[in-house]
Amino acid sequence: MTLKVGVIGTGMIGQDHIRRLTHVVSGAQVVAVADAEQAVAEKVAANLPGARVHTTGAEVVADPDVDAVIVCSWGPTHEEYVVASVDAGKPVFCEKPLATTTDACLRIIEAEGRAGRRLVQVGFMRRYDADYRALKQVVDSGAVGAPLIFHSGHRNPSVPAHYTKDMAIVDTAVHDFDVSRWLLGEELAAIRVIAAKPNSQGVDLQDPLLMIIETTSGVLVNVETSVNIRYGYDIRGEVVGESGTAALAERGPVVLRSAGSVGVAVPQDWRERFIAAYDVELQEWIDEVSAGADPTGPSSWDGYAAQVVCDAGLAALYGGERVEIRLVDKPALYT
Ligand code: NAD
Ligand code: ISE
Repeated sequence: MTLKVGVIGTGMIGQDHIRRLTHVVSGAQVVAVADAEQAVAEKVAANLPGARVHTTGAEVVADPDVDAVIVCSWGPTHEEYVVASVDAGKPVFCEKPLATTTDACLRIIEAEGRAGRRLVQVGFMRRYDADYRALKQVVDSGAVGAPLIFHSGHRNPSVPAHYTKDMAIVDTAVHDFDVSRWLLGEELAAIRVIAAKPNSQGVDLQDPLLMIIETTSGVLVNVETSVNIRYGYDIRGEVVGESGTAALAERGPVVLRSAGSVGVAVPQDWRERFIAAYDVELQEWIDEVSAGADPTGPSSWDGYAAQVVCDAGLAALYGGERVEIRLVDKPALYT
């Protein structure tokens, strides 16, 4: 069976996901699209034989030919489309963040509660990356002993003009918050945020930022966001355990020794670094929802928990204090 998908938001990642749904993964077809910029949606649909262009995201969700929805519009619009999809009983894959406030995330959780099943998956693609999966396997095997510290480096060469100071936390570090919870298998409990001397390319952004997070058991997570580092898109991760350390490897695929130095190429953006992870993420989602199963990837709870860390991170950034991360009780649907 082919899963008929409607895509809301045909900007950068919307187009990238449409490319992989159409040319890379199997079992899905994009049958409807919408974008606030109608002309953009029409241009994208021109390369998708038979796909309809709707005027609004709500029309994509309501389209009887759409089996499942992918939301790739701007964060503040996610709640409306995710709740509408859940209320319509349609599986929905929502790019991160799940929503931009914790209340909105909780309303999505309530909608799934009404539906009595999981219909939402959040686009935290690092969980599908082969290197992160290998790191988790090593940590879970006990090879480095109990984890004590996780260093998570998140470096972007540059960011778009509309990128604000808050986005280093809510748009960028949100990935590190999610991957820390997943890797360590526990919730995050408190956060401090310290701004370094600013990069001259991003003085208004207070870039780079250092976030020191405590997990519920007392492991320390140290997140560095550098979003104007120019040399490349570099994602670092190292777990320090009681008896050893385990780190994401340098990427390759070629190690070049030349002119007195040795080096590997660094990806230039998230599309390049996580290309295989996005493919696996969407293939697994298509396979699960086509089979009528609930998705097993990052859930609304994961989206909510990451958003609570974002809010605490913003409070810590502006207040300069250690801020506790307080979650509501976890509904049984997510245990
Ligand atoms: P973008 O600005 O390139 O594209 C967003 C598109 O959504 C735009 O074309 C815009 O016109 C459209 N849009 C906005 N409001 C809309 C609405 N109400 N209805 C329909 N369309 C609407 O942004 P992007 O970089 O593609 O990011 C989109 C989302 O994907 C964001 O939530 C972002 O955080 C997320 N994202 C995730 C990753 C990842 O690594 N997982 C990478 C990039 C972006
Ligand atoms: C972007 O929205 C992403 O999600 C990328 O993965 C992240 O590295 C980047 O900083 C964000 O702006």
